[in-house]
Amino acid sequence: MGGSTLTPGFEGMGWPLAFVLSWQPTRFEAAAAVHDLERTLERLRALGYAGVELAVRDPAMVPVPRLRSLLERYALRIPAIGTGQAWVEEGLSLTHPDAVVRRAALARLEAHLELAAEWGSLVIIGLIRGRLMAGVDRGRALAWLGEAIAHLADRAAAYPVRLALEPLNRYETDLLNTVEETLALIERVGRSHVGVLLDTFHANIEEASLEKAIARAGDRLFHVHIADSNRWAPGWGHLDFESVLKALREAGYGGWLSAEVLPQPSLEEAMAQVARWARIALNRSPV
Ligand code: LER
Ligand code: MN
Repeated sequence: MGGSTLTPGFEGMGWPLAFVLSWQPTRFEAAAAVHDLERTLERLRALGYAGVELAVRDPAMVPVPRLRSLLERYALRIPAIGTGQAWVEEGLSLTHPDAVVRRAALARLEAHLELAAEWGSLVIIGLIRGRLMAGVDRGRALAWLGEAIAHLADRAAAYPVRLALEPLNRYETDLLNTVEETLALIERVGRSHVGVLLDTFHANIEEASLEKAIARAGDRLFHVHIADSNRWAPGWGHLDFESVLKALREAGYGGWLSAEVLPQPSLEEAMAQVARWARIALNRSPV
């Protein structure tokens, strides 16, 4: 692992590192909106990042040619595209009781797939699954979710693009909080290019053991969001990342570490801290 696009500081040290940014202003606090995209990408590159993960509410808002040329200029990749903004900002959900809303969520995700195909990114199904709403029982909601994911997976296979379903903590949704629940749905969907995204912030709240959750996900673990216990950059909370990285190595994880952290005390300092942490942690725990 490591990848030729990494600057010398990260070469051969571990998983490629990305930082999550939001394409548009958002109420979701852990994805800072980019004000000056070029400056931010330049900074990420200088800090040794290999990629930028984009949280995109509506792909129609993304000027692909400009983004493509900036990514080429700064030799950055897009490992994943987040989709939860469509729920946070517009209420689109795959489990909404209103079929019109469910269809709109599905159509939006089809657009995300098309955008992801540009860069071979994976598409995240996180907050856009919604939460249990009045009049919908859990079985019904999970059936809708499974059908939607199967439909998207069949579309995605043609590009090809992979999908990653993210367990989220109970304060953000009541549908799929743990890796175990998420794997059960993935199993039902039965498509090999649908896997798990493990976010250390959520897993720290919901899993009995982060290490066991990683081992359980095994080769279905497609993507990892890193954030400390308080959603600040790693090292600024109390998660045992040494143990998490060891578990990832033992699971044979071959994807990215994508920092989805609060832009605290500032975006600049958070980006620098993630890079500083990675330099030390990945050095100590080479892949
Ligand atoms: C939300 O808390 C989160 O972790 C995002 O990645 C979900 O889309
Ligand atoms: Mn996440």
